[in-house]
Amino acid sequence: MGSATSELPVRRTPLADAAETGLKIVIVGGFGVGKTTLVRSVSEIRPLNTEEVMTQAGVGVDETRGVAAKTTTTVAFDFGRISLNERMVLYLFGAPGQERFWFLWDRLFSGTLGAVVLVDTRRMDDSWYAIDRLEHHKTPFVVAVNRFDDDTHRYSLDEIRQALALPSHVPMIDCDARVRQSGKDVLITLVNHLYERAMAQEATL
Ligand SMILES: Nc1nc2c(ncn2[C@@H]2O[C@H](COP(=O)(O)OP(=O)(O)OP(=O)(O)O)[C@@H](O)[C@H]2O)c(=O)[nH]1
Ligand SMILES: [Mg+2]
Repeated sequence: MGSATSELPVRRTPLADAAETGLKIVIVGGFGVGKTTLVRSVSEIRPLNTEEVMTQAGVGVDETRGVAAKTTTTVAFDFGRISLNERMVLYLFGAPGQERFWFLWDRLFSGTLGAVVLVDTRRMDDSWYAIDRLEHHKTPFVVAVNRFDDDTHRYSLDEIRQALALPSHVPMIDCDARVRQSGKDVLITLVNHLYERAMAQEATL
C-alpha cells in the first residue's frame, strides 16, 4: 500500500466526549478533481492518504489529460474525520479517481449515508461515472464544483446542472478544495440535504 503523506500542518483534535453520531461520507469524482485535497483540508486528524507517485508505467493507462502538474494519485482511499458539532462526527472516505481503481467504489459505498461529487468543469465528462454509481446505489449526494484558477470558462451552477442532467433536488455548491472553510461548507450542505430528506420521509410515514 502507498505511503501515508501529509503536506498540511497536522491538526490533532481529540474526539469530543459527547460525540454520538458518526456518519460515513464518501467523496467521489473523476481523476484529479481534488478529492484528496478536500479530505486533507477539512480533516481534524492526520488524514490517511494512500498516494502513490505516478510513473512512466502509467503512461497510456492513466488519463492525465488536464492534470499535467499532478504527480501522485490515490490508489486505495483517503480517510479523514471532522466534527460538525459536539455530537456529530463525519468520517470521510475519498475514493480513488482513476478508472483502473473503480472496482473499489462499490465496497466504499457500503454503509454510506451520503456523498459529495466533486466536479472539475474542464473535465465534466469524468463526473458521469460517479453520478451513475450513486444513483444506482440510491445514495443521496450533493455536487461541489471545485473551481481551478486556470479554468477560463466559469460555467454557472445552472449550466453545470444542465450539462450533468441533475434533477433540481440535488444541491450544488461552489468550492475550493484547498480551503478548509470551503470544504466544511460542502459537508454542511450535504448534512442539511440528508436531514431534509429524512424529515420529508418521516412526514410521509
Ligand atoms: N488550483 C487548484 N488546484 C487544486 C485545487 N484542488 C486541488 N488542486 C490541486 O490539484 C491536484 C489534484 O488534487 P488531488 O486532491 O490529488 O485530486 P484527487 O481527486 O484526489 O486525484 P486522484 O485521487 O488521483 O483521482 C493537486 O496537486 C492539488 O493541489 C483547486 O481548487 N485549485
Ligand atoms: Mg486522490
